[in-house]
Amino acid sequence: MPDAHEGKPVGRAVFLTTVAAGVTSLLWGRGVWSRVSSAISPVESLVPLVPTGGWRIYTVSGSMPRFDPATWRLEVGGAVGRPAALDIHELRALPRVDQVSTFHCVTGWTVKNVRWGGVRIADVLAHVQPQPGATALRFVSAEEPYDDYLTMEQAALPDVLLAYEMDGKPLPREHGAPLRLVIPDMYGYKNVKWLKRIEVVPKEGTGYWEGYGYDQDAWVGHSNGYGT
Ligand SMILES: Nc1nc2c(c(=O)[nH]1)N[C@H]1C(S)=C(S)[C@@H](COP(=O)(O)O)O[C@H]1N2
Ligand SMILES: [Mo]
Repeated sequence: MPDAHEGKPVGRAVFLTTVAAGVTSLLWGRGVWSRVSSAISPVESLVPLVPTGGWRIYTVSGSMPRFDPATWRLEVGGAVGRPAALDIHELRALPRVDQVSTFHCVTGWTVKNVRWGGVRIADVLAHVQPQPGATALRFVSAEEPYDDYLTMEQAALPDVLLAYEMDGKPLPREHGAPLRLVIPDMYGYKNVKWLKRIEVVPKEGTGYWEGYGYDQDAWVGHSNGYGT
């Protein structure tokens, strides 16, 4: 847990109360919007004083995985001929892509012109021999139980990448270090942070926020939510 509240028993107590309230209202909430906003708001309350450049930092567990370059691996498995585990150096040795794109959260906030650096999913999958007939990918976060899915076609869109850099610097911890999924044509909830595993699967399952009623296909402007 970062910054302002660290070492302050009062702040910690307030946070826990807020989480308890959020979790309780998950049960009361009538619509998906009230459930989602009450689940997210405790996280926003964690980072009130940090300048975020328009970002809001989200977690579903209230804690952020810590990146250790010595032990971190991106596991790639599931319906593949040859599972792999890439360390950060192997990942960075893959062909690098750079792009500038706009990031939209389904709750309505947007960050324009984010500069991402990373690798294409296809270049990672080339290592593992996906079985023919597997139609989707599951992206698993080290922040349990967060995950989400893309179809193979969606994952192959030209502006989809696995990002290890943001705005010219290594991806910061709060944004998912060392690796996050970036799919600018879909809302933020598809952009899984703290990525630790990619599974090739026969078909899409239910991702974390889809379990609370959000659309499987999170196209910006063409799926449920408040964003534009
Ligand atoms: N592991 C994990 N990834 C996540 C989330 C999360 O809570 N946990 N929130 C998602 C949502 S809803 C959004 S809008 C973006 C927010 O990205 P940021 O925290 O870098 O601002 O992360 C997405 N990826
Ligand atoms: Mo979001």
